[in-house]
Amino acid sequence: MNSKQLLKKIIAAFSCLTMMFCSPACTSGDKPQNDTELLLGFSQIGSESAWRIGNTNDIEKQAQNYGISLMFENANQNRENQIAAIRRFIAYKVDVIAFSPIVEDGWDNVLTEAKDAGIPVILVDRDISTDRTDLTACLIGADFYNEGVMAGEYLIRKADALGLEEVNIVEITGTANSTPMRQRQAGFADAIASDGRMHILESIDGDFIKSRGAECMRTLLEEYGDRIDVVYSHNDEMTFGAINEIEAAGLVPGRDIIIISIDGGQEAIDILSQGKINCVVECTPMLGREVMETAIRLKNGEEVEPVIHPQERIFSDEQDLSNIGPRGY
Ligand code: GZL
Repeated sequence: MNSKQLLKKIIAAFSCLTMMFCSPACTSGDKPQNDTELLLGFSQIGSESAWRIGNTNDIEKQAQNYGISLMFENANQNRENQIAAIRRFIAYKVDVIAFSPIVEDGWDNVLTEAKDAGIPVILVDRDISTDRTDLTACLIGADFYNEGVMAGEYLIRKADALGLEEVNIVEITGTANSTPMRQRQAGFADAIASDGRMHILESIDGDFIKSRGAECMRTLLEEYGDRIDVVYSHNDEMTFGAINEIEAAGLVPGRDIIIISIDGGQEAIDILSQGKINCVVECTPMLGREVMETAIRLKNGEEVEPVIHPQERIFSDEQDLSNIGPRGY
């Protein structure tokens, strides 16, 4: 056994031990059959939201489920930390790299290094912008543009139901230059473009973070006050921050101001049921099974789909909300 093989076995053994002692008992039930020994390097953006934490938990659970050794690194919202993590994965000679790029640009160099090392790369959740089509094997993540369209189409229905003749919207966006921010903004704008009642007063960057969402809402209320009819927020965390500011201003969220959010975690669904949010577009973080299945195919030299979108729904005050099961994030 050469040093490379020995190192991989040591890491694999450590990863398995870590997973065994640091994670809940092995998942019973639908344990998939996997005979492929695999070391997966995963670089996660951070822990900025319930969505992100749910995504991390699912990646770790499914790695254990599939018997895949996982080297997991949390970049704490920093692209340079992700680039450094990917370089460590290359040095350890992992079999497959997977990562969720915090923003779309700046990956060509490190992904070229992964390609030169013969390590396939899976994009999880978010995409990259590059002229190179050979740097990644596939993207597993939501259709963010469609999430924006679903949000816009809901607002048109809501305006019709309320008989609104003019709809003034403020938008609190996710992290600038990230795939979900770009595509949720585009999908929503395209969905309402032909409706003359709709006016976006301002879009402001909340970075997918609750405290920033609150700051954005405070600024928007100071600037536009009761002209605001709708808040379109790119994720639940920022929505929670915005709701606190709306209530502090003496307004009733969900009634005085229509609230549209994206992610669909448990807390957002609970607040939707209370009537303080009017619409939540689902963005599932449960991508772990597809990531593990795809990593195994890549390790075995099989073809994989270039894009895998999970099925996603919309939850709103148009529906009977009593039968929504536990969200798991
Ligand atoms: C969407 C994901 C976004 C979530 C946010 O797939 O990238 O990042 O909507 C998270 O909650 O911060």
